[in-house]
Amino acid sequence: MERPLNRIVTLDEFIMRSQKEHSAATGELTGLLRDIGVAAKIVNREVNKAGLVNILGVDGAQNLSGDIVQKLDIYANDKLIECLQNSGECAGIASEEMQDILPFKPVVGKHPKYVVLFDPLDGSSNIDVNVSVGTIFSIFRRKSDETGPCNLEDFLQKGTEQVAAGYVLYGTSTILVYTTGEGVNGFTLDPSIGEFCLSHRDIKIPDRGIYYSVNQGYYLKFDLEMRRFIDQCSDMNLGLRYIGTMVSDIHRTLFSGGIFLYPNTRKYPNGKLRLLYECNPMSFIVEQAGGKAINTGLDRIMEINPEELHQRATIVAGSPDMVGEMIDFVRKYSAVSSV
Ligand code: P6P
Repeated sequence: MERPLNRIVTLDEFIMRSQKEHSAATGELTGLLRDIGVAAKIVNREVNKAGLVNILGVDGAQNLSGDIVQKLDIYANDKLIECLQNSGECAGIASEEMQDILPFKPVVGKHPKYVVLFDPLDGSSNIDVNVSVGTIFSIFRRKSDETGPCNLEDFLQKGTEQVAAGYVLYGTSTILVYTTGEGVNGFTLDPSIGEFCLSHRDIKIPDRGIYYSVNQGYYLKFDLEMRRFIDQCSDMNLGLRYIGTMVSDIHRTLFSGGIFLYPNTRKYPNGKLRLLYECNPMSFIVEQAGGKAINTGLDRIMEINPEELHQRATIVAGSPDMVGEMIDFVRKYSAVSSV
């Protein structure tokens, strides 16, 4: 019998069906993705009532990005750890909120193959002004022996080695977007049934868009060729849209087209955003949707060899035609200015 087109497909069902299409799949990755879905629902519940239960309020500490840690950051971090520990499918995690990796205690009968990196609450400075925030995750197959604890090498892998990546955007609605390397799909949370339901199948980024997304406030601190490229965006009558939460800015770029940039500045000479749990997973998503993701040195983000857990990167990501034009512009400008 033909399946009705408007039938609800939950995240769990979609993941299980995807697993069945791969004979080699053993269900561990399926379990991992479902654990992340559960954590996202729990975090969503708290994000949506943050202003009501006084979970706001600065915890005082600073995280590794120098952001003042909000209690919701810690809450999201702890919930992700709790959910990922339960199933025994994850050997350990790395988080923006934690200096070092956290190897998990073994679960009887389990030999976990995967490690997960995440930014538990990206854009947390926007929480108490009710602007959208997100969770970003990146999954690698570990390189160390599955019978022992995971180690740092399991996490310091190029973006091209990612097994899966995704994000949750806690916005006007809550959407989970992920890829396992075979396209990008989006699932919107239906609070009435507490399920993420397939809402955006096989997402493709438009070849170009009408927006560019950069913190214009740093314009004078960007390198000259970056400033000239931003001038060109303005000359082309592109609109400027910048939310200040990477997940939100990339999500809009994915759906509407456009180009997102976080170049190097004096304050962040290597860029502000973190390679392993911000740039790599978001680049995997953008590329799988047909876009491009490079750094301001024009290197493909996912080809960068990481040297440390919290290393930063510059990033230019978005519609393929627009990133291509930026590459041509920088090459031409650098050639001229090097004469
Ligand atoms: P700026 C949020 O703090 C974040 O890590 C990303 O989500 C966002 O893209 C960026 O920093 C915003 O940084 O310097 O423009 O405020």
